[in-house]
Amino acid sequence: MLRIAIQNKGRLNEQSVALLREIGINVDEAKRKFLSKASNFPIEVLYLRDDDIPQVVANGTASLGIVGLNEVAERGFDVEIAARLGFGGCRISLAIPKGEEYAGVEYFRGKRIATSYPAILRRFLEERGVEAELEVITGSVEIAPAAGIADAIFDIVSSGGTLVSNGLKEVERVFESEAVLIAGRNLPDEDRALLDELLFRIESEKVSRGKKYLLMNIPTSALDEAVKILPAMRSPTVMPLAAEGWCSLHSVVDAADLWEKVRQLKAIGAEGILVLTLDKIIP
Ligand code: PRT
Ligand code: ZN
Repeated sequence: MLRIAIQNKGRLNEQSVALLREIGINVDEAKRKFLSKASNFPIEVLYLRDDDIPQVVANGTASLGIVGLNEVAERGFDVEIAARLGFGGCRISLAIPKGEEYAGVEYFRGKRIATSYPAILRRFLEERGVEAELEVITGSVEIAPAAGIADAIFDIVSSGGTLVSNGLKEVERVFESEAVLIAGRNLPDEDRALLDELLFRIESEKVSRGKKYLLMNIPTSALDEAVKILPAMRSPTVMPLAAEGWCSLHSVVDAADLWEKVRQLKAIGAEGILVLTLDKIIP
């Protein structure tokens, strides 16, 4: 039986649960406890604070975990990064009051920097030979400069809105993060095999995300053009239609490119275009 630790509440909880559902693991959220067993896969879900996830995976209490790469890097436990999951994207950056001039990391020499990520910050400063004083605080880091606790901060930034509303500006992007699947270093063979199955499903889920299935009728004479517009996994599927001189073309496109592709396809004579939601692509 595999055990996977995920965040019990907070920013990564919902998407972690959604990912498990997407890869076909049914955990009854309504009956959710500290530990819930999946009904259709030999896995149980352990709900924890994100801070604790790297440690429980490193010490074997859980075989797997879903957590921000930032927590893994900060805590320093020896775990394997089995997959990047493509959500929870953010960065940890140095920020200073917006009126200050900034010419480079030397700025921080002798300054007081408030942060919840001292290990990552210490590594960064050491690599650059800059000595600064770290004020370790666990919440509301962004108010530290205005409160007179520190001269600068080192904190998670996503949209940048929090910095702006606290009169700060981002001057160094130090660490890029996203949610990752972590695994213990010495998993027993049977757990490793289950992990491989999960990784296969996650890969398929990542490939399918944001994709649409497109089908249309197209004059046979425009087929070559259409194939150039629609590079599919190998090439688009073409099927003859009963009507002479026409065929049906099927392909998969990125949702982000959808309307541009549709415009180009209409311009070469495509008709009856259907756009379908795609569930899974099995690579
Ligand atoms: O209770 P628990 O300890 O489990 O949760 P937590 O409060 O420690 O973490 P939580 O739920 O806030 O975040 C979990 C993980 O989400 C983090 O470790 C990151 O990997 C990831 N993540 C992604 C973020 C953000 N985006 C984010 N924007 N974590 C925090 N923030 C905060 C940041 O601290 C700052 O206050 O959002 C603010 C900045 O956001 P912008 O958009 O204004 O720049
Ligand atoms: Zn936390």
